[in-house]
Amino acid sequence: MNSRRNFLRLSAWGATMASGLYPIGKAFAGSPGKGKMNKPVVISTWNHGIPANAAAWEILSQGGQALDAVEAGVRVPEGDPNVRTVGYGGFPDREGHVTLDACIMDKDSNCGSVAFLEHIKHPISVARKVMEETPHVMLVGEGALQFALAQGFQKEDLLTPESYKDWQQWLKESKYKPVINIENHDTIGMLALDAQGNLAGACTTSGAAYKMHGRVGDSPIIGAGLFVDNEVGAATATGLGEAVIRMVGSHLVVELMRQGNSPEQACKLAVERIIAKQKDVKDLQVGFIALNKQGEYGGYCIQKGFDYAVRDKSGSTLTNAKSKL
Ligand code: SD4
Repeated sequence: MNSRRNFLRLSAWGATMASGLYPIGKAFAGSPGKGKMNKPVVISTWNHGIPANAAAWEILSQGGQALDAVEAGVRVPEGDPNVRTVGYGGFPDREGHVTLDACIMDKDSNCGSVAFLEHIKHPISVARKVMEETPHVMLVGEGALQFALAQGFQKEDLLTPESYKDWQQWLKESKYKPVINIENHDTIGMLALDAQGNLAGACTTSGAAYKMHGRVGDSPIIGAGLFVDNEVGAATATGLGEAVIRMVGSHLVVELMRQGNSPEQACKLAVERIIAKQKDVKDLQVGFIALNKQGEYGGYCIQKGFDYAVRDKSGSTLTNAKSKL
């Protein structure tokens, strides 16, 4: 794990602890115990999941719906220019465009998605509008932008001076190398189980930094970056989207839970499936998190360094996912 990331993580924790905003609950093993339900609960990828979960928890703890909670939750990193991998301030593609991917899915298997969307700070809310206001699941590029504007979203410049500066620096070498576990691979995927026992999920990202113009990752693809089946559970992915798409990763995790695997075990088996199909995993990172109908949760990844945030009645935790390598 690189030291910058470590530093960012520690400072985030320092601020968290100092502010007292996100009390650290008892470590929860991911299982409420036989026959017991752990609800409501929200889980999300990476440490930017902590403030995102806090926003979701405000809704869940008052008996609100999982769908509203996941949308409100992921809007936090989307709007934060310091989160360089989601929404406003995200790393641009190699041509300097910030292009965003997002999707959302509810308890009735309704889903909405946008991909290759520019100029809109909260793609997750556009995805929700696609789900609720159109007969379609997915809108991309210029069409997605037109739809967003027609729905009243504001057109904005999402390339912050900092992202512009880093892009200019990158252009000097112009090498496209996927780098694991640094800020160019930190999608937020969020899963929630509400007090009524219903599941929903959301996933949103600026995608791989300096990707080819037009590239779409797994995050807006239902079944790959996110999948929810209200009878079984939900899963979401982070890491190199191409590897996740090939295995339809999140759908795979949910199906593995349907077969009786715990959330962590299902994530592990899906990671192993990805590894089995890959020639070289040295530089590959993929991580999954999953949540089932009982409120049990877990995560698993290829390389060390992926963590996930959980908020439930016992408090807020950040857990290092177990890894294959
Ligand atoms: C993508 N899966 O666009 C995303 C990137 C990511 O954590 O997950 N980052 O491939």
